[in-house]
Amino acid sequence: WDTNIAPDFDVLIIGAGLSGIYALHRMRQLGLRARVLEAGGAEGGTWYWNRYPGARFDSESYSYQFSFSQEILDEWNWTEHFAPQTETLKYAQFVTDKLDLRRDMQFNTSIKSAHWRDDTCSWLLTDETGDQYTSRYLITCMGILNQPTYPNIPGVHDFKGEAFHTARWPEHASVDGKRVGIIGTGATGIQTIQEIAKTVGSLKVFQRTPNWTGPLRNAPITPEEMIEIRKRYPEIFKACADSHACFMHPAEPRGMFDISQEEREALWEDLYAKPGFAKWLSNFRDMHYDQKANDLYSNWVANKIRERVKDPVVAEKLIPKNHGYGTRRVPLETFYYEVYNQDNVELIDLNEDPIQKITETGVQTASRHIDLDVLIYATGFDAVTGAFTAVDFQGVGGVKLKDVWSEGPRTQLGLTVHGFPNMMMSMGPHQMFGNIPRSIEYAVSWIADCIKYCTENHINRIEATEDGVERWTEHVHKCAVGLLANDVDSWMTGVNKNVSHKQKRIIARYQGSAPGYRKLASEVAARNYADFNLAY
Ligand code: NA7
Repeated sequence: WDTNIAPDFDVLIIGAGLSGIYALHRMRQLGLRARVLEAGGAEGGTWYWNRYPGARFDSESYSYQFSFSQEILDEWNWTEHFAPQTETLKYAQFVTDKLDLRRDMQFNTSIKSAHWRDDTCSWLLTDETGDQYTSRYLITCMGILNQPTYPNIPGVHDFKGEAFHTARWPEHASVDGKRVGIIGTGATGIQTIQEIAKTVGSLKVFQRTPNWTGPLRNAPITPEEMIEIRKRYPEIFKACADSHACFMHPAEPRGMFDISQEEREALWEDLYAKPGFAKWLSNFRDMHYDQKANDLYSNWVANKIRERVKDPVVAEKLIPKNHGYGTRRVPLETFYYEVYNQDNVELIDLNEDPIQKITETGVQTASRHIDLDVLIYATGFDAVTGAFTAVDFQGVGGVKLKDVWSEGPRTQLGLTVHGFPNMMMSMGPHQMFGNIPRSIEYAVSWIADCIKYCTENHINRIEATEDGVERWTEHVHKCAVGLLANDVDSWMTGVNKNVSHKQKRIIARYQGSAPGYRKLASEVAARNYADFNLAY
């Protein structure tokens, strides 16, 4: 190749969410010319796009922030234990300002293709207006849930009222006093339903699959409490670093059958009363792989739902029957079940009364027509790989990434792909996700160290090996064996029934432990990236 033809940038970064913000900061620290290209009108990523009412963290705010800058930790104050979207977006803006990153961020720039050019050893990116950008390195910071999907229901474009996906909530939209329908009861649907139920005229919830949930138990943080929480930051980050999926809720060390039913139930009551994911993650580990253990806890939670929903028929419909607790991402709720005790809220079970079509005025189910003013799609995302299919990624010899991954992702460490030199992924498939900002900090640091090493050692091209990809893919699949979550359809197993090529389950993410993941990835760095093809 001819490296005398210098690319426009050392590094291009796609996406200005938390990954992109941190990646730009790290590239600047290395003295590299970097630019972030972002489809949205500002930074924030997930927290820029998802503005639906009730959008907020399900993880404790202080465990879900950056830990890399003491100054930012000292200056930023959280006002709620589980911050709303508005506060998190402000946080992303605060960090961007503090690090003076915006001058190297280009917004309203939707990348349509990214092609590797072997002749000049660089990446060529093209946006939707046809503008082009070149760089030596490409860092994808696109998030795992950035492609909203709409239901594959006939007539979806026919509705003449207001209709929107939760991830594209219009700025001044109001549901107050209106006849509202919502399709989808995942984490997003649940947050939206419990919030809008306070002000709608009437609400019809179209539910295909109920989900296991648990109380969020959010509360404001007083300034005095913030001082105390700040003192605990090192302890909080250490707990996250030591835990299986980077959350601050350590798993119960005992097995579910090591103790009596009374002791188990006492622990569950205690966890149910605690804020956040404790009821899922501080539970017995065998719940995640032993069906009998899982059934015990699921039945216990089912009784909680029965206690909270007045109409026993509705309560039964809200209890999942085809998957166990925690085998899908557990949404957290605030008086979600009590919403169904309101006279103006109706749960429509699509298994009994399926939607036939969307009409100009509402929703036609098998048994009736429901007139609506507003129709909300809380129907999820083309998750994990969707961002990589939305852009035409082509590697060496014009090979398309979507073809390489047609049977499921194939990566080395979830960070790199064979045939796609100098491309590194923050939150790529087969990477550790869990508490995402914790994983982002690790992934971006790994990438920054790798680029630093290459730059200092005159390495122009670094590429995952075929063998390395084979071994990592095998390892990721091995880690997934026996986990009940992999026997269930969800975005985490790569299933989205609205997307034609996403009907089959895959292993989409790393399911070993986070400390284990970091150990393996750091060993590769310590071996000076000898596991990769390096060209000087
Ligand atoms: P999810 O968790 O993928 O949920 C999408 C919901 O939409 C789920 O209840 C789906 O039912 C439902 N859905 C999707 N398509 C249809 C059709 N065609 N008909 C009826 N119902 C449908 O997405 P979320 O946005 O809630 O959450 C994604 C993540 O964001 C979440 O886990 C957090 O990490 C943040 P299904 O279960 O497929 O039967």
